[in-house]
Amino acid sequence: MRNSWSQHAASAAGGVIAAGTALAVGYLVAAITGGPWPVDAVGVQVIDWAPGPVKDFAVRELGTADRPLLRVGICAVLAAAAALAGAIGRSQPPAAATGETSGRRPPAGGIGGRWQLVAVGVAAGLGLVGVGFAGGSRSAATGVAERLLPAIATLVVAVVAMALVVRRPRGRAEQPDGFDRRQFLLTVSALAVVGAASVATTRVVSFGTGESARAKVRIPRPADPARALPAGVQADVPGVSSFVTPNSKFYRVDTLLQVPRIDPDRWELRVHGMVDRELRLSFRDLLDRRLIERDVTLTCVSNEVGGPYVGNARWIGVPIADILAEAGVRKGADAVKSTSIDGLTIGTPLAALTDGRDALFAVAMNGEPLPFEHGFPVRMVVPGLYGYVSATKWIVDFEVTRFQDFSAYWTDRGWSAEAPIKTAARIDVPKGFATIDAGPAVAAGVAWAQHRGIRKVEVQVDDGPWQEADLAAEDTIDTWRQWTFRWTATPGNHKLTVRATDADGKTQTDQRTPPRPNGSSGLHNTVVMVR
Ligand SMILES: Nc1nc2c(c(=O)[nH]1)N[C@H]1C(S)=C(S)[C@@H](COP(=O)(O)O)O[C@H]1N2
Ligand SMILES: [Mo]
Repeated sequence: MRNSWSQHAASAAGGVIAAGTALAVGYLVAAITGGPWPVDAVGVQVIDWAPGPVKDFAVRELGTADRPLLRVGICAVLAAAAALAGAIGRSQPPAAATGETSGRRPPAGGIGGRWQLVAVGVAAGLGLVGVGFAGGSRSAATGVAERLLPAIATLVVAVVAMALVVRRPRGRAEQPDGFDRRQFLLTVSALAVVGAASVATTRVVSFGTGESARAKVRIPRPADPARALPAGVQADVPGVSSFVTPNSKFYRVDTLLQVPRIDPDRWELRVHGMVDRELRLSFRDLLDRRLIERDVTLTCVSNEVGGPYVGNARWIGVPIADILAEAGVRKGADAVKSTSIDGLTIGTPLAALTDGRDALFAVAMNGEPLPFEHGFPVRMVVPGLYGYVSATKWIVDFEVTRFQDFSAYWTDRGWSAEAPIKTAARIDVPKGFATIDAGPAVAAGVAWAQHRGIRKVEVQVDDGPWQEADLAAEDTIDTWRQWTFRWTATPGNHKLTVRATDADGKTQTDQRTPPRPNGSSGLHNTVVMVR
């Protein structure tokens, strides 16, 4: 008797549940070991392999939402394969037409049939792919065991679960189609329970390990605190960016699916390369050094004109120059190659770390230890350079070297090796296509030219003359600066355009360029409807 469509559907669902259980158990083992979940191991490879334009699109259109989507996409592919495997594994050709030669008919309770073996083989094959990617891709796990365990657990459970789903029934309960509905339902329910329990346990586990280690950290008072924010850094206009970006709203750019949760007691920074003395610094060593506190505005090179990838925070950290002085930089070095725990590399000009600006190994952000997403326990912060050439999160290795001797992660992907932040201005209010009333109106926003400072912001209404906006107070030349522009709105549609001039007297160019290879340029404008 042939399987009916509903039986095929049930079999397919069984395959999906087997795969889901395997991934759930793998997820739990990943949480316990700190190793990569196989889906994420594949995902990180996809990110590394993605051609530049695809990546640019993902950053531009999806932001950090690209990561959940990537996971969903990979899981969807796996689910499709597992559904097919389940349906094949439980398909039962009519006895007479069976492809299985008589005598090779699977034993009761067994899985010896050809299609059953195919199904289990598919599960094993996909599991092995996961193991391969987990072994090869970037991950926060350093030990071979912790790196591979989640994928191995997934593989084992996948094989066992798929075998259980497609196995022949024991004893007399066999139905004409060769299967036992009761046994099947019991099997898939049991698997579903195991999967759900694993996911539920993961929440407890990952909360227990990561959060408590971070919660125990006490950042000492900095020897050299930042001065209080000057009055008037915040433009008094509703809707303008908050001068200090709260950690929860701070933009985030990285290439990982699982945020590393590093135990600060086991963390170590290795300082080596073209130095007189190699250093190994523990988290405690850093906290015991001279700490300084500074306001620095970070910007991502991927930020489009008018885009959101810019944020300002108050950081506490050890001056990188102090560490370099202690290690003793050898002649000929012109760069530092820093590496994060997942193996991602960033190249920074040595000059930017030693020319007197406040480049930091930062340990705190806006009054708390770094959030996990922003590099806990230690990251770099360098005023004036885009994040991809300076702001290494989860840093573990710091090598003094020469640009000609290495190429960093993004340099390999078509971005410039060196990239100072370009002067830029953004209109926060009014929002694009807002409707406002005729009469006195106000526009406001932010402008930045880190480590040079903003001297002037101008606004143009339609094709009129450039008019100077009011600048809010300056905090430091390393932070953004807010501006306000008052004008008289007349009915109709109007275009507002903004441009900034840095403290060197250079006005930003109106030439539009895309972010690649070294940051977008061009002027932000917005259209308002005046009634
Ligand atoms: N380890 C690691 N550090 C990283 C990145 C990354 O992908 N991995 N991205 C860099 C980029 S491109 C930017 S713009 C900043 C962003 O820092 P944030 O996520 O804290 O805002 O971190 C930088 N440091
Ligand atoms: Mo970036």
